[in-house]
This record gives sequence, structure tokens and C-alpha cells, in this order.
Amino acid sequence: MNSYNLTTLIEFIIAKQADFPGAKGELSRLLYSIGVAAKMINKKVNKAGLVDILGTAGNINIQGEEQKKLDVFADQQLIGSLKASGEVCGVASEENDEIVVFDHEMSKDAKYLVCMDPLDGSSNIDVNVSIGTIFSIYRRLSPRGTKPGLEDFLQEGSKQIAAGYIIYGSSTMLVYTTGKGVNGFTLDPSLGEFCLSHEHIQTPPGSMYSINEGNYLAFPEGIKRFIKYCQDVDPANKRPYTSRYIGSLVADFHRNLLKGGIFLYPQTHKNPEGKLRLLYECNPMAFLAEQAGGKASHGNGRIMDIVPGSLHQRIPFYTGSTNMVDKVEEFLMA
Ligand code: P6P
Repeated sequence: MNSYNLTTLIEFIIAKQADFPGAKGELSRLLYSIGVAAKMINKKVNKAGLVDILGTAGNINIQGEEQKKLDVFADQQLIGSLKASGEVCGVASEENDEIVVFDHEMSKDAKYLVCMDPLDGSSNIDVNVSIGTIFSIYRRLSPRGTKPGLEDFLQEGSKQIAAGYIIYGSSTMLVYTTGKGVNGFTLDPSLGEFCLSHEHIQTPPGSMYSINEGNYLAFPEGIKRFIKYCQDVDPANKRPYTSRYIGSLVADFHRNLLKGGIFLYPQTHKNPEGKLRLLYECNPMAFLAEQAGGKASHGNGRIMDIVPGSLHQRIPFYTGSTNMVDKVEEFLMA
């Protein structure tokens, strides 16, 4: 705690380092480097309407989506910051078809790797809707001093060391977990520091559902029944529930994390495997959801138990308040 009675991100990270006996500060430095990149990205995102970085960069990423300039900037900023930290041996990013290996001496010996979506919700950039950065941190499996390979990145979500997101919204917040609870930090622009604002976040039981009902006809029958359940009148269960859908995962997830609710992205005609990516969207959000007392499922099991088959694998995703995720599984398994 400093003289402002504020706990900055780096003060918190260092204080929590004590939770890990024998920690030498590598994870602390890694998390701090993500905070630095987030501030650089925030600066650009806040000025997106003023500076010529709107519109597409002309490239098409592996998802078949046009890359917007801010996506490219965010990817480059994070890769640069993670590389400079010396604590990361490689990165899997939504914006890069293959893994990005850091092959200079300092990084080859690093014990961590990062999976990330540098700027999720990019379709909302031009219309001033909240967007976000999502990250997930693992220990490498391959020996230190060698180049990491694909197998280092295809670990199940339960092996995550840390995960979090930055939401660039009415305020900019960094929310993360290292497996000892979830904490949120709000950027104070006057200080240029993320300051602890939401300590030990716990997700309450929910009565809000978040899904793109435009895909209703393609949903599994169990999801159609769950939606009708949410819309059915039952005062004892506070139904009908409220529906909220922003169309930006980090924004929809953040609201549910704090207030309770469920986010659903089932299989659709366009995305028969689901739209969201297991490695750098579902797993980090699942880690956070569980650490906040919620759940994350792919419909008939825990998201974090899935062994990934490929870097950009998609999967149906249901996450949020335990009472609502349990209800979705009940309908899907009936
Ligand atoms: P739809 C944004 O493009 C994204 O990847 C997530 O942030 C968001 O939850 C989802 O897609 C929205 O998809 O099909 O409803 O527009």
C-alpha cells in the first residue's frame, strides 16, 4: 500500500508472490509485462476514433476474418513485451497461424509460455463497444534451453498457471488469477497504474443469459429448451430471466463474473464446432470462472479437462454462475 492508499498491480503481484514458496519472480515479471503492453494497447484503443488505425489491415487471419489494424498492433505490442520480459519461451496467438518461438538465449531458457487473443471482439472496434485482451499462461513441457514445440501449447486448461483479461471499456480493467482467487485492477490514467479495485471477485447465482439468438434455429435442442426455460414465467425462480448480449466475449463475461449470469456460444450452422477458441478464449475464461466460484462447460463436461487437438480449435462454450451452467448441462444431457 502506498501513500495514496492504493495497491498497484506490481505491488499486488509481488505481495502475492509469497503464495508460491520458492518463486523467483519469473511469473511476477511476466504478469507485469502484460500490464505494460495493456497500457500501450489501451492508449491506442482510446484514440481509435482519432488516429488512422481503424479499418482493416488488409490481411486475413487463420480465422478467415479481416485483421483490423488494432488487432495487429495489439499482437505486436504483447509479443514485444513478453519477449522483452525474458520469462516466456513462445506464444500462441489468435493473430498468428503458427506458434511464435522466442529463440534468443534469454527466452530459450524461460519456463513459461502464453496463449492469447490480443484483441478479442475486434468487430466492435469501429463502433466503440468494449473489447478485450485475453491471456493464458502455462509452464512449458519441453526442456528449458530448447525451442518450444506445439506439444507445449496443447495442454489442457487445468494445467494453466495463470489467466486473465484486460477490458477496454468505460474504464480499463485487468482481471487475473494465479489459482488463488480472482482480482481486478482498474487503470488510473492520472497515475498510469492499474490499481486494485475488485479484490477476491466471487460470481453470485445468476438470472441473466447472454447468447446470440440470431442462431436459434441452429442451436442444439437442449439449448433451445434452456432459452425457453429462461423466458418462462416463474416468480419463485425470478423468471423470466433477463437477456443481455454485447457480442464481445470479454464484456459479456466480465458483466456475468461480477453480477452473475451465463454466457453461451453453442454450435451454429456457420460454426458447427462452436465459434470460440479453446486455447486463448475458453480456457482462460474457464479458469477465471471457476476461481470465482462459477463453472465452464462444453455442454457435457468441464472445459478445462479437454486435451486440445490444435492451436485454433473451436469448442461450444457455456460459462458463468454455477446454477445456470448446471441447468444448461441438465437440458443438454436430458
Ligand atoms: P457473434 C468477437 O468476434 C467474438 O469472437 C467474441 O468476442 C464474441 O463473444 C463472439 O465473437 C460474438 O460472436 O457470432 O455473436 O457475433
